[in-house]
Amino acid sequence: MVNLAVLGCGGAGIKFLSEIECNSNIHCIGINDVSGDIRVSRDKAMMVDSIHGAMAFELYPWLENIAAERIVVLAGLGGVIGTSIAKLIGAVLGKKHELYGIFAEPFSFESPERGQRCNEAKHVINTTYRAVIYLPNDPIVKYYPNLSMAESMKIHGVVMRHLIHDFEHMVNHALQFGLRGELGVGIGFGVGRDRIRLAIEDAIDSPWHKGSKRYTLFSGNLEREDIAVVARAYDFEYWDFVRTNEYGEQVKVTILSK
Ligand SMILES: Nc1nc2c(ncn2[C@@H]2O[C@H](COP(=O)(O)OP(=O)(O)OP(=O)(O)O)[C@@H](O)[C@H]2O)c(=O)[nH]1
Ligand SMILES: [Mg+2]
Repeated sequence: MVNLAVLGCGGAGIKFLSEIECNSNIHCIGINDVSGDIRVSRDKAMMVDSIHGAMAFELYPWLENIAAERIVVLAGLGGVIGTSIAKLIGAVLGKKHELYGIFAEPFSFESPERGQRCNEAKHVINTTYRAVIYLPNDPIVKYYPNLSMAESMKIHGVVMRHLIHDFEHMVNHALQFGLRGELGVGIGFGVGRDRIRLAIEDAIDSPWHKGSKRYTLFSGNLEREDIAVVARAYDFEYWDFVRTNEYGEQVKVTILSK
């Protein structure tokens, strides 16, 4: 059995999934109407609200094949396919599996129906997923004024890639402390003499960091003692460290907040 299944749902979910480093422990599955490993028609997706109990497995038999103990769902909310499938997975698999979600929220300039579909879905998701991170699209325009719209929309995929990469470490530690429900996130990098502090400040500056710093993961080629000295100046509830060479001279900080 694979440890973790990452399900990219709808058009945006498929795009986000293409950013993830899939391997034998991270099983990536795309679910969409036009492309993806599992095809779900719009008509079938629109039926999810009226399907209950065992009926779901008859109408969506692929649900039975999702065997991983832990599941992360990626999607952009507001459309038909991704939003419906994210709700369906919550309702059907949320009790049996450890279910997590990372979702983009539509820009406020998109159609009002998109905003409404997103908000309705959030109610379902918040009651069926163990922990969930929403990444509204609106702030990226202000935060990354030098990027084109197309480029700034890719930031979500990058954030998701880092979260999935850190996921195993984070679930095994943070979520055991009862870190559940709606979480904020900030990811930052720092380089140079002051790299730990710079990485922390960069993460705190993220548009999706909110509330108090519940769980912070430092990654890089550094010493625990060096982090301890800098961390004293911040109100981290709990911080943790992974020694790795994969970021070269840089330090990476991932903060889950609530
Ligand atoms: N950040 C970001 N958001 C995206 C991207 N693509 C789509 N979205 C957002 O996700 C929402 C849902 O879009 P899609 O995923 O294309 O919709 P869908 O689930 O395929 O639904 P339908 O096509 O309507 O059946 C959009 O309203 C956008 O706000 C992307 O590349 N980056
Ligand atoms: Mg679509």
